[in-house]
Amino acid sequence: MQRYSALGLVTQAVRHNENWQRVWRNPTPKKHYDIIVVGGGGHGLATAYYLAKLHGVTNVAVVEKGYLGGGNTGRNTTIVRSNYLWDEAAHLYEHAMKLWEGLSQDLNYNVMFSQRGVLNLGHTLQDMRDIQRRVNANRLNGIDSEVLDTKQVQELVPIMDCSANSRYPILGASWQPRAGVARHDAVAWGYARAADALGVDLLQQTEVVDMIIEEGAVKGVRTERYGDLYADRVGCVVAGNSGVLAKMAGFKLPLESHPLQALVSQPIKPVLDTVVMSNHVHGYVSQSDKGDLVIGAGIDSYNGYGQRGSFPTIEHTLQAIIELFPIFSRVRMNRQWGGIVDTCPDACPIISKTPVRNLFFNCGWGTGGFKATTGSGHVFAASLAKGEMHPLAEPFSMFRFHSGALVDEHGAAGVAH
Ligand code: FAD
Ligand code: PYC
Repeated sequence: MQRYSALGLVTQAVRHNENWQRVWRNPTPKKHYDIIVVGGGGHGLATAYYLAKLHGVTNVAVVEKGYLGGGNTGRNTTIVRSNYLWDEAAHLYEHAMKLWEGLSQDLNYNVMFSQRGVLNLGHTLQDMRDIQRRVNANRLNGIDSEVLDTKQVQELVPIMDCSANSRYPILGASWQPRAGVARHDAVAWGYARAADALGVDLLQQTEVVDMIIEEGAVKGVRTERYGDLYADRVGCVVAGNSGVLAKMAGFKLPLESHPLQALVSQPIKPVLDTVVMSNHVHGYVSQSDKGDLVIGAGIDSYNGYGQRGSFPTIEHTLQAIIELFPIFSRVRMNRQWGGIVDTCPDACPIISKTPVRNLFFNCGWGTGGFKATTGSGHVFAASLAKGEMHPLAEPFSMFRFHSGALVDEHGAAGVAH
């Protein structure tokens, strides 16, 4: 497992701040871009970076209503894994994983990708059957994945209550050793800095309020800050706001927006050097390099746009985490927050053309899109540059909801829906 010194962390924080200042001032926008990317989260910034770097398309603007990385990218619990059940999803997430493995070098920016392994716990016989099936499918796809029994889980996480009489007995787990965590704001800033250096315009505090559409084709976007900005193609990567943008373009997406919450504790000495997830009891936990316990919940069951979430959900999660880790019962919470995730009926993303020509959408990542940031940006950039969907994106067309060819990943979503 990669570890960082205190001095290294301070140096990194100073560099982050310098880079933040550097990208903060908006450039003067051009009137016409080859491609406009709406949404300056990780996926939008990665898309812009790969457009410039791999496809030579530098006349690109990223239009962001708030600040870069201030949406779900800066609100997630940073778990990266690729152990999905179905081939379509497994190929996409493993593509992303391979890019993660070289990302710090590629961006020349330490995104603190730490492959400390992820456990998905099983608490019932059916959980264990599902785990066995998913691990077999992963291995057939060349993805590192193992089934562990209770004793092996206990060896990996000595502080967890793996006793037979615990409230949620642990029968075993799936284990992906190459999985892990990364520093989410560094991912946004790393991509932003690299895209900026290649000539991409990053326009912050610039909300898209309408689409400019003529004769069935998108011509640009309307913003409050800069008026109309024109482009040959527009890619929308706005996560929980995708339904709002689709409405501007005159169509509906099969998405629901839900709050998803997380919290961090006060920093404590190192006690947990892997990631533990339990879909069954609705909670997961890791420990950041700063020492905070990073804890997340299942989605709030109601729809909403409030970036905070409801108390019963987080209370339920903490009850479950404390049952699993009685040692955490005296640790104090430091901060709690929510993000707005856009969930599709099959718990898979939409990376797609739309009924409007030259308008593309990348959304529906729901509770699990941080891990996909690299791969999503990579395939979306190729699709926008060529005007044709990348082969890895094809199964995730929005038109699958007409054909019925869904890719159901509820079981591997890792977070309770
Ligand atoms: P965002 O980062 O949300 O970016 C979209 C951007 O679009 C925002 O910055 C927003 O301001 C902007 N925008 C919206 N409307 C407009 C407009 N009209 N004009 C201009 N800009 C606009 N995934 C994992 O893989 N692992 C995890 O551990 C994990 N944990 C999570 C925990 C929580 C609490 C949450 C909320 C999510 C978690 N996720 C996780 C999911 C993950 O965060 C998201 O799937 C991912 O970050 C989506 O990235 P994005 O770039 O598409 O969206
Ligand atoms: O998809 O692995 C995941 C995840 C973990 C926490 C939230 N999403």
